Amino acid sequence: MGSDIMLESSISPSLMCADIFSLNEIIEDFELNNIEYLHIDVMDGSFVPNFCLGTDYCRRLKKRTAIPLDIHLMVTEPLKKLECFPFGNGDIVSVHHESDSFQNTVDTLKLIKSKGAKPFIAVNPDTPADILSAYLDCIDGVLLMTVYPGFAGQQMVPGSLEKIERVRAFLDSAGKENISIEVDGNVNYEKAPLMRQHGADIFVVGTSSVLGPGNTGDNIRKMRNLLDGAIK
Ligand code: S6P
Ligand code: MG
Repeated sequence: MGSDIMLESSISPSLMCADIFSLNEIIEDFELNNIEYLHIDVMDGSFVPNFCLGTDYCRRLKKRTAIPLDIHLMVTEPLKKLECFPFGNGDIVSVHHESDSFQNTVDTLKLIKSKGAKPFIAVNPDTPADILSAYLDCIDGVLLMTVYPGFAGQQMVPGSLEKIERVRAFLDSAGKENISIEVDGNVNYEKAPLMRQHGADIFVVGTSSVLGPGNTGDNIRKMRNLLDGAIK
């Protein structure tokens, strides 16, 4: 399963799942445990039926920690809104294939790249993987939604593991072994190693695992060990 050349695995906790009253301590736990990214779900109540996190939240986080941001834009017409967000070298910014015209989405990805960040194309569970071929030259990663976007605490959509594997095989066959696959939704302790084996390398973790019950530091170490063990 998966590719012969595997990208290192990274963990990106979803901050919409973090208790705002404990945020400072949670970020300390992330720093102590070398968390790679902070996943920020931005929802505008239009592209998805929910509102969540925004520009000031990103700005405050950037002042508080050096951990790169992983901004997941679930908004309509992201090209018009991109300049409101603080991002730069090392950050990930994902825009949805479903959120604008193809040309505007390409322009958005190029603009993200021009600011030194990593452009990712996000795809909903029902969007076929073959749309990716049109984006290969302007992305550093694919954000594969393994739940329908909008809410935390959902169950993984059936067929997601097979889709991860298909996308990894497609990227590799196109000579794009360095394009990441990020998975978002119901990444629990049982599914994360399977997602890893099928070719995912960035794991958005929320209520299902790291930001669920238990001590955050212990949860991170448990997830890290499971991901490391998955490909040995
Ligand atoms: C959902 C959003 C996600 C969630 C994450 C929650 O629209 O994009 O990033 O925050 O999936 O994790 P969990 O473990 O509750 O599914
Ligand atoms: Mg997300």
